[in-house]
Amino acid sequence: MNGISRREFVWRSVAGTAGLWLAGNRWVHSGERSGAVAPVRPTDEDGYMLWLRYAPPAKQAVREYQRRIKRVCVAGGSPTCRVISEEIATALKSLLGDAVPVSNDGFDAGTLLIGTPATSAQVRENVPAEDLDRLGPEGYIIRSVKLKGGGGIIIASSTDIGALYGCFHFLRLLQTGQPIAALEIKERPRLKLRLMNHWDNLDGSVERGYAGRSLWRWAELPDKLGQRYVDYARACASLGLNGAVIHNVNANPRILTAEYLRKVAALANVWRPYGVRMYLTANFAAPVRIGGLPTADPLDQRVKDWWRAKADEIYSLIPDFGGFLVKADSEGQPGPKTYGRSHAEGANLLAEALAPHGGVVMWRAFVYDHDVDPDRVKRAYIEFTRLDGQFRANVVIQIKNGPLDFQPREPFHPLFGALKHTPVMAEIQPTQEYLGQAKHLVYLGPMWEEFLQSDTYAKGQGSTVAKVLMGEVHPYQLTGMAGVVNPGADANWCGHHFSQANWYAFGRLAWNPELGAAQLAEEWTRMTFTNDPEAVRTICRMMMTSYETFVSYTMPLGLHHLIGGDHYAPMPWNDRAPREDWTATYYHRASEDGIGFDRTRRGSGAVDQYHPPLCDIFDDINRCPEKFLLWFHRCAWDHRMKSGRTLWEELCAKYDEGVRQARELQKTWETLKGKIDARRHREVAERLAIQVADAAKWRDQILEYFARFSKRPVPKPVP
Ligand code: BDP
Repeated sequence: MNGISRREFVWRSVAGTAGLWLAGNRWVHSGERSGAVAPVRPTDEDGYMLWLRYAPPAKQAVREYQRRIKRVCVAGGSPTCRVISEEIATALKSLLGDAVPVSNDGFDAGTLLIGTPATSAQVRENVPAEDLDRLGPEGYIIRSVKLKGGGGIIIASSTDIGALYGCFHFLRLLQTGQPIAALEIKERPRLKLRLMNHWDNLDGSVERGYAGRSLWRWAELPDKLGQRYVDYARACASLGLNGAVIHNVNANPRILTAEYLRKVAALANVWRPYGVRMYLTANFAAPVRIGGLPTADPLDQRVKDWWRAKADEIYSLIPDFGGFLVKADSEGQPGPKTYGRSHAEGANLLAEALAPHGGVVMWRAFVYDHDVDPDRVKRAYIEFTRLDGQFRANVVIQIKNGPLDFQPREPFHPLFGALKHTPVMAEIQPTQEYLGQAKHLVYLGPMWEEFLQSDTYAKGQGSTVAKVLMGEVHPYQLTGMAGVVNPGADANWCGHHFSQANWYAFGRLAWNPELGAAQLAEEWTRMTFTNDPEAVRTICRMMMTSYETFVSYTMPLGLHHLIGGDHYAPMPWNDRAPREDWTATYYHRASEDGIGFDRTRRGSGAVDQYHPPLCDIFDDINRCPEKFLLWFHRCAWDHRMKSGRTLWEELCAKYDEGVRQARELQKTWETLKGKIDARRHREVAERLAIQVADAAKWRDQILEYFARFSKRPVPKPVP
């Protein structure tokens, strides 16, 4: 950490809050400063602390906390309890300005008690075990209790990990300045598997990673373990994330060799106290590539034995190993189809090997074989609905939010709600591969809210994707959400300071997919930047508009895949790629007659993969939401839009609006100068300049290109 101690770093970092002044070794609010103390600007931060800076909130809030929290008791001596003690001690010292004693017994007025019924008699007395059991092993209760001489606060769970989650929840309340006088909070995760998915390679590169090299230093492992691995686990646990797949889905089978498993086990050991379990990607051809077998046929006994032995070996090193994530028969990755077997037969092979140990297989639905259907977005649905019910109980199908590939805007994947007997989990992508990468400020909360709140109508109205994921539409035993995440070796983890918000929102949504994007933006802003109410409002407004802004200047009205191989810059003319469905022209189909992919019943018929009434709504050009218009319809350039404009005019207006809004983001950010530290302000400003320039490029290049077909003039852009 640039030669400064971790403690000092925490101290320096808390200065980032406006209204704080340095007085000797402690931070005081501006109102308290004496004439002798020189004012300081918010101290520069590099973003390493993420949302765990523990900067003091408003003065009144701090006073209340000081009154109510005089000491902390963490009952129990497990490694997780030690983690809780350390976190709470660091956090309270930073938030309240003075160290608060932390011990492992005692409960009187002014105590914050953290424990389980097994470790604390006071927990047993004050929080009925049945209440905790109802919340499951990862749930918790935070409760204010009356004691002689004042009040106390209990954070209770049936497990230490649940208590750790409760502790982070409590710290979030303090960081965001919430009242803590009468707490009665009951929480439990709505999804079981809440997993970071890293696309990191063994050579240290990261596929679609935009924040530097991989976090995992393979050459140094297993001997050298740094603080960063710990801080990674803290960040995950603070959101309730309970696992990580640390290797690319385009999997190098070497990750499963004894040499690498030892390295992986060392990481798993660091993360265990934080409840972050280890998962790996499995290359389906591993029995051939590293096992020396002549085949990887899932029905071959030698192959079954090989995977069983491999699973046993993994569990001997990592007893709580979570399981495998598999990309099979997709984009050149090997799979069961090589041997004439189905995805179910492939997944079951691995599932049977893991089952004795309690592991799961997450089998990705990101498959699109041309022979299945000419329309790429229809293929996965066809493949997997055919196999519903044929998967072992410990298999879950991992499905990207949309049926194509993380485009700025897609309708939800029709497989959500369609599989009645096979559990599904969602895969979303905080890493912003198609959403400006680490250069554009794009908060994805609103995009995910739109996805999760989409009604699938799988069992009538109200069968939202969120409810499907929670197993409330079809009774799934396995539930989950995965995020293809962005952290890398960059100082601020995510490349763009605001990309941290996407990690944050993903983690919180994995805990509860019904949380609102606006709430998450506010939590994150308060913890990451400032509690200054005006600045919070401004930053949240920027965040909440940024997604729609990005869609407008890149791919509005249902346009998609207007890019080349970098998935960043506009390339609508892209008509050459190894596969037709990797080009842009395959998707927009622009000609003199019009533009758009006809997925209606007169076209590819993709609309009929959705339940009624959605299929009929999407099929009807007058009822289809305009945000999906060119996804489902091929429209004439003069098609009349709801605004009264023609399609061409509307497209031009959208792109222009996007550019104007991007400029607005930049201007608004300028008003925050001095409200947050100069370094982060400058770094964001630099990226906003790129964003504004890129937005104009998108507008100009796309409109100029489509004008060749529309034969209509491009209105003069707003300068
Ligand atoms: C696409 C990425 C590619 C991934 C693939 C996947 O461009 O790098 O390998 O998805 O999800 O979005 O497997």
